[in-house]
Amino acid sequence: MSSATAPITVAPHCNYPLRSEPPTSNKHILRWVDRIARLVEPDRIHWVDGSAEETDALFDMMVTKGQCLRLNPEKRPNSYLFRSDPRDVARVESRTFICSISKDDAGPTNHWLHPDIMKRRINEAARGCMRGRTLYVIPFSMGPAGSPISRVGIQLTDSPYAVVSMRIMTRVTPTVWEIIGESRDWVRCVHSVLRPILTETDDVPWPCCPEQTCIAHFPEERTILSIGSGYGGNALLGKKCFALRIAGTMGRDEGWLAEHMLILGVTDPSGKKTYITAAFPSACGKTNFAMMVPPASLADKGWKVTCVGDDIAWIKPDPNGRLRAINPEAGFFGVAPGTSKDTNPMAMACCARDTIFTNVALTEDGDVWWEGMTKEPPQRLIDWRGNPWTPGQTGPDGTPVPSSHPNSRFTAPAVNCPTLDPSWEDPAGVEIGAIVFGGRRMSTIPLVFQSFNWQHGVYLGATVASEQTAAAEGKVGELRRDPFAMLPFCGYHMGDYFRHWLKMGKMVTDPPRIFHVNWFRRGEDGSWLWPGFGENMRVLKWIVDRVNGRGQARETQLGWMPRHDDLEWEGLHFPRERWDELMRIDPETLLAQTLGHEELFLKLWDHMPKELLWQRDLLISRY
Ligand code: SAT
Ligand code: MN
Repeated sequence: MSSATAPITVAPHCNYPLRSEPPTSNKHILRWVDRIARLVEPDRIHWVDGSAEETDALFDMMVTKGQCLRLNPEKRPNSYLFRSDPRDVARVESRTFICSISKDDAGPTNHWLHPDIMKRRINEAARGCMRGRTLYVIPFSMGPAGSPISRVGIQLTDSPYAVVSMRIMTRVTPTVWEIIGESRDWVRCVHSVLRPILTETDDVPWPCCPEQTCIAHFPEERTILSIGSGYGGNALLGKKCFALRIAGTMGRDEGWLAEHMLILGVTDPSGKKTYITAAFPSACGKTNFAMMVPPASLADKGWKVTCVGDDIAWIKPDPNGRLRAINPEAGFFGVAPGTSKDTNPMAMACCARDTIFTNVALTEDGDVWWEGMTKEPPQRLIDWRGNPWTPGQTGPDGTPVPSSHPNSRFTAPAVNCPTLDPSWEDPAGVEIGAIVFGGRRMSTIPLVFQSFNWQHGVYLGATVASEQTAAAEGKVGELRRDPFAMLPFCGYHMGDYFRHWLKMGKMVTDPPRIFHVNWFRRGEDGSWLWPGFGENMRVLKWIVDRVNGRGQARETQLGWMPRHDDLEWEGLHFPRERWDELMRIDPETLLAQTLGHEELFLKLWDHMPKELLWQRDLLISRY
């Protein structure tokens, strides 16, 4: 690795020395980095330390190269705007693979390729791909460094954008070298944007190779190889790749859960706090829910919501027979459009500073804007592709062109969140009282109901469905079954995953209560029946009351449902007729929907736990 020894500087005007000397003597790590470096042939290797000086130097370099813009420090201190290649704007599920040794372990909901074949393909694509550029080595911890629930990883990448993003989203710290010590116990993450064809240097604003994009997971080796894309979950390998797909496999083997769930705390007027995790498919308002601000009428009575995490929960049984959860992340990778002082004031506070924006619009005074941020759009913007934009602009086919990409994002540190829960970094995690599942459903599914028991709750999780959004490629609006909101993130056979969930209920003596919510039901006239956002607190209050043995409910075919009187209505006029429409159960439509469950179950048939088939029969028998 002779090329790795020359001293390095980032930009001419920047004197922060990039380190090429490894800060660890672990021979497994050194050999692994050396092996990858021989394949990708970088000009230099930089061992990331996560310091502020290093980050500043990287931003300086990217600003100089025209890869990002520094926003007006008076409007957005310490914040930057990136514009991605328009072909690289979301996760790419069609190119995401679980490369377990046996195809059967990946199951029918994942793309699979034999690990040897996949590695050969990726090696071919990656040979010499980092020539002329820097290979960054990022040590990171998912969860508080040193917590027994946390796990560490090392990401190799040629994307400085990935480095600065990982520093917000995970704990990038030299402590990771101490945690690993001389062991082999870390998750191996290798990422390259590859070499854009016909480009001699990486001075293109957003290097990527969409035609070669491939995100491959090797669960047996705890390894992730990702090439071609620089965006979100494709490139920040600590997030969906590690914290869900690989950690899910670890959890299956070790007796815990890695879930696509937010975690929030609800404090009631007596001061008791109940923690809740909730799973919704991508871009279904999870971040809004996690940072909810209760309406004044409830806040005045002492109801309070605090945020532990907005996307991922690692859940483990504790010695007292309860489930406890940590948020393995350290930041929020939130969808920007639709976020405003009205819809999510806490998220607006999160991204007020120290934030990376991707694919949003730029204002004339060097700040950012996106659809929905304010009622009136600014008169002149530079859109996410870097072109001038004015309100009402339409494309060649006459349809409106948004200034920001629908999947544009803010990457903001968790500590910016004004309602961050004081226990968010508790190494022991927080005790979970309730688990909530939900989807975006225009019809049929009522606002809220509670499962009869754990197994019924697992059935509710297994049959979650949602109308498609822009977070992944696919047709917007189509109903897609998304078990536990984990369809794109389950790293092994979905039927085995259901079985693991059933088993987890038996591993604890006091399992959380399980609920299903739907904020998105529409009336006959097509308008939303439920106001959503802060008003969801009324549903949350009922859930917390149920968990603590106070809330009233009636038994229905679907589960336990609140009556109009069982919710707190002070401060909101919500007529009983509207409530009846919102909560209506139409046995015929619901029965027809069960056929959709059947379709999924048949697909997973040879791994389907019998308990869920019986749950389906019980459901049918109740109609
Ligand atoms: O791009 S991410 O996978 O990190 C976000 C999402 O799609 O949910
Ligand atoms: Mn997500």
